[in-house]
Amino acid sequence: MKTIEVCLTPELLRQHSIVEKVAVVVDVLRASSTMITAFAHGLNRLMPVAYVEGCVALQRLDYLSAGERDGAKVEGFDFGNSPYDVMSGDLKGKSLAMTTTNGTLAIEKSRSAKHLLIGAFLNLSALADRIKELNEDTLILCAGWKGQMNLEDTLFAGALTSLLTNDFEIRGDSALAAQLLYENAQDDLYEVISQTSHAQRLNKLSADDDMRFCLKKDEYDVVPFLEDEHLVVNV
Ligand code: 3SL
Repeated sequence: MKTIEVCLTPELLRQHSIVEKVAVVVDVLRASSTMITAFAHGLNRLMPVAYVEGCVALQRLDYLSAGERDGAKVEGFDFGNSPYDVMSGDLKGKSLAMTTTNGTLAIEKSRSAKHLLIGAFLNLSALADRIKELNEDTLILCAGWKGQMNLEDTLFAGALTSLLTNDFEIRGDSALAAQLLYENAQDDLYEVISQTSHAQRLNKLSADDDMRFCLKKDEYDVVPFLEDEHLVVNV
């Protein structure tokens, strides 16, 4: 049986090997949720970029730009890091360069994985199905917050682990802990996540609608994956 592991923050990635694995990068609030929403609204490809300067360079090559620093849209960018922002833009067939504080950095650090997938509550079941199809050892990488773990990504890791327990062997206590936390919180997900440090930060940005949206399960069935330099989806 293949295994499922959870890495609670990119700072702990050195304790896992990902080269032969499926890596699932998750940043529920809000980078991976925004990416999934953009693809569900027709985006063709997305270049995840760790730094603002990288996005600015791609703007010159006709990429649209999205991202945040301190949660706020970067000046001169087309979109912030909000699912509502990207769903109201015309993304059909376009290329997007995106940079966020933790999400795109986590992707950057996982580029050596055999397959890299993007996950959030918005595509939970489609993602679980794709992981089962691939049937490889799988690592869920939580983007966390500036090197620290966060509860929202951990809860998502637990939700995904729960869907995979019949087909995969749980490896390590992080996956077990995430699953137990999720099982405890699943009926009050919004209330639990409202107490998190990132929810407090988003409140200051009046982004409560974003948070509610990002906690919706199975809103979309797209599963972005890395192909060469870009994230893409099967059409
Ligand atoms: O850290 C990130 O990648 C972002 O998702 C943070 S924020 O929700 O846009 O503040």
